[in-house]
Amino acid sequence: MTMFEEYEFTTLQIDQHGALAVLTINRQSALNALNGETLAELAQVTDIVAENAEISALIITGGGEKAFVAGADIGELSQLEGVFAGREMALAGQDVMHGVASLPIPTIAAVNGYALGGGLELALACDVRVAARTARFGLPEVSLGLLPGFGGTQRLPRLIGAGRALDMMLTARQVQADEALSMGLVNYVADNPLEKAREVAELMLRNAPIALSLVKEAVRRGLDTTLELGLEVEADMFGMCVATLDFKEGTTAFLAKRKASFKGE
Ligand code: CO8
Repeated sequence: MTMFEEYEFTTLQIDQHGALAVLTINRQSALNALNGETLAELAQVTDIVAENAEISALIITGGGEKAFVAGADIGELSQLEGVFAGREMALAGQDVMHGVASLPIPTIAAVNGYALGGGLELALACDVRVAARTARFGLPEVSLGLLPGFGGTQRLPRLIGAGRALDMMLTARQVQADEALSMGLVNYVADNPLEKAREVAELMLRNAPIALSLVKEAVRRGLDTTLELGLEVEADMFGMCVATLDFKEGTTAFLAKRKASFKGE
């Protein structure tokens, strides 16, 4: 069964018996640039995904062949005036990215073309990135007199290290898919990134849902704290997994040499 919801600048397709959702940013006339309306829709659709207990993994991609998302809308940015307005807009965009990053299900960016500025920041809010061979990545904000304001200065160095992140942010250069792969910015490069993202999602969906969400939480919380406190978080999450029915099912199935059937309980 496939469900398809079409909004003005986004679409949400749900298949795999309701388990896998594909969110497409669709504002192709501006290379899917995130204007205020598109950002608001992205936030709403993220909420829909968060509230639908059936959806167990999310892929985010861009409509058309040229762009994933070519950044925040530069026309709208150009209207900003003053410290307060700039700060408010950055906080609003960060909120939307945080909504994606804090989803309790695995998320994959299928980067089908340009992922620049806010577009790369959206991809960075996902857990895993799959790039088309033609994809291009960059944080060109300094070329506009700005800095990455939707989480890029924080998430990129956490992912690829400060040196590589600073190189990208200070030069504003575009990175091609093979270089992105070698620096760990993307996990996979594929001819068809959406198809590859579906394959990766299917692998994820074979696993215990509560364990998946706790892995995400342990990694996220661990990155924001010391190793010592992070290890405590890990032990807490491990305890929570052991208390699930899925843990009993996973270990019983292994010992009985059969496939586990997880219920997310
Ligand atoms: N915003 C608005 N419109 C855009 C954007 C954008 N980011 N990117 C492309 N477009 C539009 C173009 O204006 C053009 O419109 P039109 O046909 O009406 O002239 C259409 O999309 C097609 O684009 P091009 O003709 O430029 O296509 P090319 O193939 O020649 O070039 C590029 C493709 C290289 C992707 C080029 O379009 C480009 O450089 N785009 C801008 C990329 C960029 O700088 N992105 C970063 C924006 S800044 C940002 O994201 C900040 C995020 C944090 C904000 C914090 C809040 C304060």
